[in-house]
Amino acid sequence: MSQERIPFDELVSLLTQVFRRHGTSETAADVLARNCASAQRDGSDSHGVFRMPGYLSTLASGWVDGNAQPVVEDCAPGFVAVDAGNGFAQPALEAGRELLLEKVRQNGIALMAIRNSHHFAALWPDVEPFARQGLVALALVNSMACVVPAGGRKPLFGTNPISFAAPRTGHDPLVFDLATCAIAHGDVQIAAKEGKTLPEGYGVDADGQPTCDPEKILDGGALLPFGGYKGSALSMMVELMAAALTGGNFSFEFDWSGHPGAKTPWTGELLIVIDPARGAGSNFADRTETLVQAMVGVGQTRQPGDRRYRQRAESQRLGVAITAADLAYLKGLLD
Ligand code: NDP
Ligand code: PYC
Repeated sequence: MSQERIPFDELVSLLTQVFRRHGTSETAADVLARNCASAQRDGSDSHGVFRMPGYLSTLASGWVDGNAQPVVEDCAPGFVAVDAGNGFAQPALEAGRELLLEKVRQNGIALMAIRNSHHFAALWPDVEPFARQGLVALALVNSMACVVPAGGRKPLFGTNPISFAAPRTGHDPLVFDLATCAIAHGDVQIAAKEGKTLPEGYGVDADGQPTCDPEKILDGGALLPFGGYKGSALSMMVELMAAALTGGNFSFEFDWSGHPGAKTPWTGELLIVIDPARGAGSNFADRTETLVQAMVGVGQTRQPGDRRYRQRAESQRLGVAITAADLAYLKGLLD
C-alpha cells in the first residue's frame, strides 16, 4: 500500500471541502475536518480518514443533521447543557466551550452535558485542549449497542470510551483515551479489512461463542468489556453519565434501521472540567510530573499519549501519513 505525506493544514482544508460538499454547515465542516485530520496526524487510525465513508454515508442517509445549530443552556453555576439538535457532538462542544470555561474559572469545576448528538471520533481531541490551558478534563461518550455486559447474553452497552487529560509540567499533557470494551469497534473493522485475527477474550460470534475472527464479531457477534466485570461497570457508568445525565439516548435506545448507511451513534457526551489551581493542588502540573517520573522509575517508561505525541511530531516534520488510495478517495469526493 503506497503511502503519501500531506501537510496538516492541507489535509484540514481538503476534509473541510469534503464535509461542505456533503451537507454540513461551514462551522461543522471546520470542526469535524480538524478533528479527523488530528486523528490521522496522531496515528489514531480507527478515527481518522478511515471514518470518512461512515460520515458521508450517514449524512446522505439523513440520520444526522450536518447543519444543526447547537443550543447552549446555562443550567446552573457549574452546569452547561447543549442540545446538539441531532448534529455532531464536536460543534456542540465548541458552541458551549466559552460558557463552560467561564464557569470552570468561577467555580473551580463545571460540566457540559451534550445531548441529541452524534460522536464518531476519537475522544482525546475533546479533552487535550483543556489540559493545555492548565485544566483537568474528563470526557465520556456512549455509542451503539455492540458490547455484552459481564455475565450477559446480548449486546447492550456501547464501546463507551473514557478520556482524561491533565497538565504536566514541561511536557505535553498526560492523556489517556480508551474504549471500555476490549477493542474499539473501528479497530475490529480494520482487523477484518486486513484479514487479521484478534486476541482471545475480545468478542463473541452470533451464537455467543468466543471468537478471534473480527468478521464474526461484525457479522451478528459482539464485543466484550475489557477486564470482565470491572470494564463492564465502567461502561455502565458511561451509559449513565453520557446518556441518562445528559438527556441523550442509551446505546441500545436508538433505531437507525430506517436510515440505511447510518453509522454515527445518536447518544450524548459528558465533559467534566476542573481548575486544579483552585484547590490544594495548586502545583498540580508539577505533581503530575512527579507521578510520571515515579512511574518511569518503577519501569513504566511508556505513558498513555506517548505514541500519539511521537506520531504527531513525525507528522509535523514530514507531513501527515495517508495511503495514496485514501488521498485519491478524498480528492475524488470533490469531483
Ligand atoms: P487503545 O487501546 O489503543 O489505547 C488506549 C489508551 O491506552 C491510549 O491512551 C493509549 O495511548 C494508551 N496505551 C496503549 N498502549 C499502552 C501501553 N503499552 N502503555 C501505556 N499506555 C498505553 O485505544 P482503544 O482501542 O481503547 O480506543 C481507540 C480509539 O477509539 C480512542 O481514541 C477512542 O476514543 C475511540 N473510540 C471512540 C468511540 C466513540 O463513540 N466516539 C467509541 C470507542 C472508541 P496512545 O494513544 O499513546 O497509544
Ligand atoms: O470505534 O467503537 C468505535 C466507535 C464507535 C463510534 C465511533 N467509534
